[in-house]
Amino acid sequence: MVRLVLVLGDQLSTNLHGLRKADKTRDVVVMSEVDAEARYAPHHPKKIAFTFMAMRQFAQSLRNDGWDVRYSKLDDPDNTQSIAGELIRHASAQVTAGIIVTEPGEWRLIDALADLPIPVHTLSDDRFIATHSDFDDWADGRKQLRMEYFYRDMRRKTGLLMDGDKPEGGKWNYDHDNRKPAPNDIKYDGPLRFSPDQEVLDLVATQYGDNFGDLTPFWFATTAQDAQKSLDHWIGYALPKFGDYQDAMLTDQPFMYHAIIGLYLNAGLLDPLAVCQQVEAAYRSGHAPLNAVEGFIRQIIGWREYMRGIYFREGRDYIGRNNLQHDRKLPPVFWGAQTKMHCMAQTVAQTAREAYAHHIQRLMVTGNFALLAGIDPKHVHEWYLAVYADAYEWVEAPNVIGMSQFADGGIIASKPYISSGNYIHKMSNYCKSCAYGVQDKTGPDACPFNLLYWQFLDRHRDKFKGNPRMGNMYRVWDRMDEAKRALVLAEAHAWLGKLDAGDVV
Ligand code: FAD
Ligand code: DLZ
Ligand code: SF4
Repeated sequence: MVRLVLVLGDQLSTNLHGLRKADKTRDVVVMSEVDAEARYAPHHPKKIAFTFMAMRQFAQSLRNDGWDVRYSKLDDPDNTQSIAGELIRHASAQVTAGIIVTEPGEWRLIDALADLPIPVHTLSDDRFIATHSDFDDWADGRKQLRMEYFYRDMRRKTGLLMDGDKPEGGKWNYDHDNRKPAPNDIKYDGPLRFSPDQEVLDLVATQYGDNFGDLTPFWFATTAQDAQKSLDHWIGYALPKFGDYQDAMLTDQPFMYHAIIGLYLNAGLLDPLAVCQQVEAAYRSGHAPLNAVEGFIRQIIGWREYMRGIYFREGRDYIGRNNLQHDRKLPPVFWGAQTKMHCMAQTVAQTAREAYAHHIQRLMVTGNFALLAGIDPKHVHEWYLAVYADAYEWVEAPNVIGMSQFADGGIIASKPYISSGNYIHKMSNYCKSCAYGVQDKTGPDACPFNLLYWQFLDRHRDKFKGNPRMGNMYRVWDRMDEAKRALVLAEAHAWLGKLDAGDVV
């Protein structure tokens, strides 16, 4: 009897567990463009177009390889518009022994498939380096789940950047070399660009054209071959400088020296271990320095794997956590409303244009702002899930709920990632073009990050006063004279009032 093999839009890997376990001569692959997946978050049109284009190309490559693929396009008249509905439809068209599923990356879909009236055989998603039980074995019994120690285990497990049983160069982590402030200019033209599938662009423009973000120009790679070309290009021209300027930001430079491969990795077009091995080879051949290569490999075998481990370990309620009890609504500035804050305007505008912002923009501009302003983390999570082409809940939620909003109470971060305008000033040239004065602590031009930073510390004193990593912040605040503190708090309150009223702030 035939088995159906489900391949989701972020499972576009020829070595997918489900495909490895299926029988090409007998089983049928099911791939479906469906409205339920395209609409469960108001995804950026570029993300939807990327997914559909990559799915279509992947389906064709499977057919070329001899698979029988039942592919539903979004506008097929018989399309039931949900993954479960499509599986039931295909199952009822023939005698089916069951469905082979490779574990989806989101509880929502895992639960939907568990409810199917057909036997489902779920396989692990083994495109990751750590299995769920590897992560649990590492995490069980630890007081704190610090990424750094997990990362060292992943280095040992993969053998990447190892010198026998010692880390290459004598240290595990070269992060202190990777915090150079923004250079005057960038000597890299950015990621390689590819031509889109016009039929998909037209479809997405018609169905999802009103979502936040620009559909065109569309330039993402949509096949494994082109994603590999994109990676080769980045290794050749940008990797050597990746470490130095990893945290830097410049006006009108959305990509800096970043790889822009998150979307390819997460959709399955690139394999994380193979990417890291290629990057390690660039170090071994003398092409790229150790701080760049170690920093990059840590992001993938460290942070990326660790975030997935946390998502599955913490369970379904993780996305609803709100340890700091923040309840402000997401202000319109996140959807492109005019703002005087140049750092926010830059980050949101490039997010709309490219469905991309790099890590420090996500963490220390939009994330920092949301945290300081006390925005409900659920709304922040929904925003990040919608607007980035690489956003899938297993990786997005721990980054947002845990790392950025401290809403999980400190599972991921040992202290909240907050900063005044000073950090943004140090790492970017944004403040030079801003209507606010980054040096102004109070007054009509005071940088809102300055006001909100102190207000955050003041209102969460009970939670953070005893945190050894925050003692210094409280000492500085407590040393300020009382009238100054009162002024800061009053101005922060007034500024937030204007934000809530919808004024241009
Ligand atoms: P590079 O800077 O070139 O890094 C290379 C790769 O390392 C990335 O492609 C990614 O696969 C991995 N990586 C780096 N940092 C992380 C991290 N913190 N967690 C997991 N993987 C990491 N990443 C996503 O893939 N999807 C998301 O939805 C997502 N949401 C985020 C939300 C917030 C608030 C923050 C602070 C970070 C988020 N990240 C997310 C992590 C990181 O910002 C992106 O992976 C990175 O910006 C992608 O761009 P790049 O490919 O140019 O990465
Ligand atoms: C992101 C996405 C979108 C926009 N559309 C589809 C789709 O139509 N069909 C599909 O199989 N997958 C899609 N995806 C990816 C899924 O949402 C993803 O598999 C789940 O969120 C689990 O990570
Ligand atoms: Fe952002 Fe403040 Fe700098 Fe303006 S002055 S760019 S608001 S950090």
